[in-house]
Amino acid sequence: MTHQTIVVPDIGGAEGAEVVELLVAVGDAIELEQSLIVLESDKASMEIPASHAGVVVELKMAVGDQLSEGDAILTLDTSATDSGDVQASNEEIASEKTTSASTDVENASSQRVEAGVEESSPITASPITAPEASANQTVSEQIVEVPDIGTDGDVEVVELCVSVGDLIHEGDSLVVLESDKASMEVPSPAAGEVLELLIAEGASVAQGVALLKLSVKGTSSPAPAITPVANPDVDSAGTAVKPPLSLAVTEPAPVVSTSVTSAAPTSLASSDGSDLYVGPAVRKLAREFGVDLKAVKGSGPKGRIVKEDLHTYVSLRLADPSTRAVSTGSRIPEVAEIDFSKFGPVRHEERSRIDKVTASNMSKSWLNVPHVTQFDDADITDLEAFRGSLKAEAERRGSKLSPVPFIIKALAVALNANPKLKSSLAEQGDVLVYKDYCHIGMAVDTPNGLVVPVIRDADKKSVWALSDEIRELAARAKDKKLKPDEMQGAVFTVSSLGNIGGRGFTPIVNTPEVGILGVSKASTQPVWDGSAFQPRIMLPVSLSYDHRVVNGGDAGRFLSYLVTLLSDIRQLAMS
Ligand code: CAO
Repeated sequence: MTHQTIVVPDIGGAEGAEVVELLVAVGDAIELEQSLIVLESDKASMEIPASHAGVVVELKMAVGDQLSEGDAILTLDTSATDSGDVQASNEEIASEKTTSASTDVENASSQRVEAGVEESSPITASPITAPEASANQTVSEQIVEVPDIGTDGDVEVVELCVSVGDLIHEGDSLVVLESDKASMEVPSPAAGEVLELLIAEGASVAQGVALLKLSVKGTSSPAPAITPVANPDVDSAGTAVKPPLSLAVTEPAPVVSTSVTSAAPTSLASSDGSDLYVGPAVRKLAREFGVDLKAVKGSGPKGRIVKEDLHTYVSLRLADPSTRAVSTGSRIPEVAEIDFSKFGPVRHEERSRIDKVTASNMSKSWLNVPHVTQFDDADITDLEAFRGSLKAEAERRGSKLSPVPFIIKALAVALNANPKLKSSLAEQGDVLVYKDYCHIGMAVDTPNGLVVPVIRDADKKSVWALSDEIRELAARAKDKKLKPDEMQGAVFTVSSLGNIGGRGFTPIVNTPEVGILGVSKASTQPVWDGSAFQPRIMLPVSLSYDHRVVNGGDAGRFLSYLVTLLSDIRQLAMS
């Protein structure tokens, strides 16, 4: 068994960087260059890659520990792995690394390039002073460009971290770029306000492409305030220094010694404008899962979102039946069931089939149809007087006239005059189906639940005929004698609660219809006639409609016309 202790590599001189995340556990078989831990200094977070492949036999630190270069991270059993070639080449590099520290760094850099891993070059965004900015201005405009990203090819803009108008600090992430090997957060070279975004998500960009325009305040000479911090690989003493910002290398750079890795610089764990505290590897994973990180609760130090948080979040979402349709965006949380017997005696009763079907239809309509409801009152004083005058005639006919057949007659006329109110959507909403018939559904309250028989060709029937049909359909509905085809084909529904009571309500559209009229209880109200209050019988009506089809103007015209017809039933004779 060969044990190898992995220690903290040169992390740019940072002392006491905190372990904020463990990415492996005892027993894990890890690959060469797999990220082991995330360290965070006051300036950057860094994922430390494995210098060897092997099996983790012991962790030598814990989350929260403060580590510096040379501190032990973990012990690996490397005997079971077959990474000799890679190790040999690393050891070769290490043996070449005996001359000077600056040579080490040069070797490390060249090895990264040879290994096809993107160079951990500094990626401080490059600002260009706009030509119009004068050296004495206290506010200047800067174009921030894609910096040197260590690759010649284009990379994709996978995330815009700021919006126009955002006030940002120096170092805040502006965009996330992603190549096939790495993701990179480009931090702002200066504090200021985002004036204009010059690229969009999904764009392919290369070094020098303009990302955004920034307004930078408080400098009499713009350049010094926003010139990128110099980011040499070595300082004047020849020691490797940490880049001022970072490259989120998902495939870490190869090691340069058997015991000391060259820390692959990672992106700053930065705020993205919504106080997210999350490293680039987790961001990338979240993008792959399609998870909005704002919904994930971080369990790491200072609320950092770690990989486990993402896994937990995804597992919970998958296990939750109400949220399975994540990709469709229809995330309707379920109402939790409660054991009411905790509070007192209860009894359970199976709901009728009609009740269950109605519940399902109502939910579908409520969730799919953007509802709007408009209210009005019809002055039915004259209608009621007329209806009263027909009482004897009704008795003679063996009938009984309620306001409902008048309402349905007026409704049929108003619908024919406003055909959109009796249309339906088709072909995913791209087409409107106009109907040249006028079958009206009528909600009937029965002991078994709500049913909606349909009065066919209501526009062609007299008030007497409508009255008889309403009474006959309502009676058969209550006796469960309606046939299925008698409850189909309506273009519009009326729901009259006038015999029950209420001042108004918002009925739910009976899809695929696009409108429904609610009728409430008529009552005598004082109505101002211009010189005095007059007692008038006012009928409250409410029109709910599918706002995808019917706009306020359509609905207003329709309802006004209906109210006019009911207020002056002589007009019914003219239509
Ligand atoms: N204002 C005041 N009184 C009204 C009225 C109104 N808008 N509408 C009806 N009335 C009166 C009638 O005139 C009748 O009184 P009289 O006997 O003194 O004349 C009384 O109410 C009873 O009428 P009715 O119920 O016999 O007949 P109707 O024509 O008014 O209604 C029907 C028929 C089928 C619509 C009704 O029985 C019914 O089931 N309504 C409930 C519909 C419903 O549940 N809608 C809710 C759906 S959403 O949950």
